[in-house]
Amino acid sequence: MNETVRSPHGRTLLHRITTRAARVGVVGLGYAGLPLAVAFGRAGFTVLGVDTDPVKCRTINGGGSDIPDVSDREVAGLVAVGRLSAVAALEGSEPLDTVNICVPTPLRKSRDPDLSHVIAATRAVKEHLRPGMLVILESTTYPGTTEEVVRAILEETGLLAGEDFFLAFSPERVDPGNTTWTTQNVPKVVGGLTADCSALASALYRSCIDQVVAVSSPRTAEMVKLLENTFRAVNIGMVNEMALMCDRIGVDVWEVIDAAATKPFGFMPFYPGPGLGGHCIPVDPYYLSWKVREVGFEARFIDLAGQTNAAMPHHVVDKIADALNQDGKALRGSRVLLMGIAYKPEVGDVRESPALDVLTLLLKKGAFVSYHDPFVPSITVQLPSGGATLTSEPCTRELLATADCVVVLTDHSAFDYTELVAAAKLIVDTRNAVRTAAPHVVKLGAPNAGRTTASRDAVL
Ligand code: SAJ
Repeated sequence: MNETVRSPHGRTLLHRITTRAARVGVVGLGYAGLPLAVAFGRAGFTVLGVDTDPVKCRTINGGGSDIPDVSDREVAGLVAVGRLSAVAALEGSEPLDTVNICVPTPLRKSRDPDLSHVIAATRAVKEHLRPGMLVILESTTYPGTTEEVVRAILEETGLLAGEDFFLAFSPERVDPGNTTWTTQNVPKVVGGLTADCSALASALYRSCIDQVVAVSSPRTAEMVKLLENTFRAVNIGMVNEMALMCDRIGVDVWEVIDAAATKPFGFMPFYPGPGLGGHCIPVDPYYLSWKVREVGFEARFIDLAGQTNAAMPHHVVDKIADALNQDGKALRGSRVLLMGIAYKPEVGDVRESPALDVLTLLLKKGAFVSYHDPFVPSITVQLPSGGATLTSEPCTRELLATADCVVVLTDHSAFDYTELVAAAKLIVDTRNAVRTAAPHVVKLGAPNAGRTTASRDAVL
C-alpha cells in the first residue's frame, strides 16, 4: 500500500524510507530491539543500534549476537556491509531519520511503573532530534505515555510533534524462542499522533513486516498490548483458581482443560502452574491498573489475578509438605530437588520465575533444596540470613533417588520424565509434565487415588 503524507517534511521522510536512504536508529538492543534492528538492516536500511551495555555493542560490532533469536551470521552479514553498527550513546553519531525506542519498562518495588529507561532514552533522542524525524516508542507501557511523557520531552526542543517531527507507538510482540511467529510475520499494530505519523510509521514497518495494523492513536496502540497481556494474566489466574477448586473436589483439572479444549469455538486453554513468571505477563497489567487508578478506577480483575497467581508458590509448597507428610516426613530436613527454575520451558530466563519463590519458601522452612535446570547454571536467592547461591546439579539417577521429593516446576522438554518416575521416591508435578498416574506422583490440581488420604486416628 502506498502511504499518503501531506506535510513537506513527511513527504521527504517517506521518500527516504521508500528508497531505503533513511538512516534508522534502534535504542535498546534486547530481545525486542535487536531482532527489529536486524529486520530493518535486511530490508536495506543503514541501522544504528544504541545500547548502554558496551559488551553488547562490542559483540554486535564484532559480528555476534547475544540474543538467541538472532544468529551471529545475520549480525555479521549486516555489519560486514555497513548496514548495522552499535554504539553506547546517540551523541556524536550521524543524523538519523527514524528512531525506535525498545527499552525495558519494569515495575518499581512499590509495583508502580518504572519509566526511567524510557525517559533516559527519550532524552537522548531529544538531543538528536531534528525536523523531519520519526520517533516510535515500542516499550510496553500505560496508555498516554507516548503522548504525555515522550512527546513532552521531545517538544522541549521547540519542535512540534506531528508537524516538525513525527511520533507513534507500536507495541513489541516478540515471543522469545518462537520460530513460527517472527518479527516479519507477526502483525504490527501502529498508532500515530497524526495521520502523517501513522503513515510514516506504517511505511517504515512495511519495509520488513508482512502486516501493519494502524489504529487511531498512540494510546490506543498502548492499550492493545496491555489487553493482550492482561488477557493472559487474568486467564492464567482463573485457571490456577480452577486447579485449587479441583484439588478440593477431587477432579483432575488437566483432564477437565483438555476436554474443554475440544470445544472448537469460544474457548482457549490456559494451564495451571506454580505461578506467573517472565518480564511481561506479571508486569504489564500493573501498568494499566496503575494508570486507571489515577482516574479512580480499581482494576479488580487484574488485582485478583495478581493475588491468585502470587499465591500459587505457597500452594505448591503446601502440596509438597502434604505429600512428604503422607510419607511420614517433615518438610524440615527433607531433601527436595526442583526440576526447572526458568519461568517457562526452553528458556533460561528466571525473571519473576515462581520457581524462585518456591525455592525460597522451601529454604525458609528448613528443607534441603537443590535444583536441576539445563538452561540456568546458577541462581542467587535472598534469605533472611543473606544471599544464597545454588548451582544446577547434574541430573543423575542417584540425585533423583536420594531426594525425598522431586518437584517439576518448569516442564523443559529435555527432562526424561520416564526416568524421573522410575527413580524418584515422590514427585510433585506442577505442570502435568510427568503424564504417569502412580501412587508416588502428586499433581497440582488433581487427586491421587493411590495415596492414603484417609486420616488415621493417632494411637496414643
Ligand atoms: N503460564 C501459565 N499458564 C499458561 C500460560 C503461561 O502458568 O497457560 C505461565 C508461564 O509458565 C510463565 C508465565 O505464565 O511463567 C508467562 O508465560 P507466557 O506464555 O505468557 O510467556 P511470556 O511471559 O514470554 O509472554 C510473552 C508475551 N509476549 C509479549 O509480551 C510480546 C505474551 O504476549 C505472549 O502471548 C507469550 O509470550 C506467548 O504466547 O508465548
